[in-house]
Amino acid sequence: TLLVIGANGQIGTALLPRLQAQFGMQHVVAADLRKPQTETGIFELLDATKPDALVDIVRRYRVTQIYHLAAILSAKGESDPIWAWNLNMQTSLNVLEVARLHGIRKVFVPSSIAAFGEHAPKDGTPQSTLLDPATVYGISKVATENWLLYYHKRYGLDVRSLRYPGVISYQSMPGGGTTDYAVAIFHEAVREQPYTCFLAPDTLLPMIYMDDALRATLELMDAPEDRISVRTSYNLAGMSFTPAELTAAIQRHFPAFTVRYEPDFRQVIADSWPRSIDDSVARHDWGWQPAFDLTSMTQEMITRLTAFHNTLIPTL
Ligand code: VAH
Repeated sequence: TLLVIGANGQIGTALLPRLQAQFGMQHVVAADLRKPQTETGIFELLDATKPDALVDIVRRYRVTQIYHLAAILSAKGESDPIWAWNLNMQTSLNVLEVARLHGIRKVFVPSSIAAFGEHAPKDGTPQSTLLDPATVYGISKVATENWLLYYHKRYGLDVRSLRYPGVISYQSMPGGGTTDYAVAIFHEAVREQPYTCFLAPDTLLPMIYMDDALRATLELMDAPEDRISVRTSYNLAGMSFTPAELTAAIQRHFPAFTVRYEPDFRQVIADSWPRSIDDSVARHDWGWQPAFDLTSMTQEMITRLTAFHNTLIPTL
């Protein structure tokens, strides 16, 4: 059985149906702090900061793989640093300890481009470089990467991880991230409303469309163990663009769409991150290859959200 912790989050919401399709409804357990609006398949309430609650689910469902997708993201974490650190680390360490003690075969814990800080090269950021993150979220991800490596070397745990860029998806509303502008902007565009962007128009950031992020995750998890050379976290790239470039791509579908730029505290976070990522190690080790670029991602997001918003309008 596979356990998805943080199943209601941005990644979890989109990954769950893929895992259910691949492994069968009865072999996937979704867990989160609160019940989702619509439950499809097995759902368990879980506070992953509580080890006993995690052990109980692992035992009851004979869990063999864990996807730990619960974390406080970059922007939200800055509002309460110690709370964010404790939640991100306690959950990750609980997952690693339970995995070690209960014979879990594989563990996926994502990292992020937020792990990079001001001393990492900004363009083509390499797999191995100094990590001096600017946010609590980034600090917790660097610590988590080092714990993943530790549990692999000391206990032989098959840990796997990806440094996700900003992930763009239609399946959930954005929450707490610095790259969330790239999701929120589409919701305003399809509602034919203007959007106020909290980053400056020339803020170049590494991004990835959710379909690519999910495929990378499943391809990494399916890769033979002897292909895995990175046990901290793999760099992963999809594309890089600025808010101005995204706006122009959207305006090809909605010519009247307008954006105002009002940078806030998230600009400082974004400026500490890479502008583009070198994912050549992932390409070499397990054949990573992105499929979506700015044009195809924009088309897909607008198609999906237009359908979604049209279903909403009659009920409004
Ligand atoms: C965030 N979407 O903005 C997340 C992610 C690289 C960005 O870590 O915090």
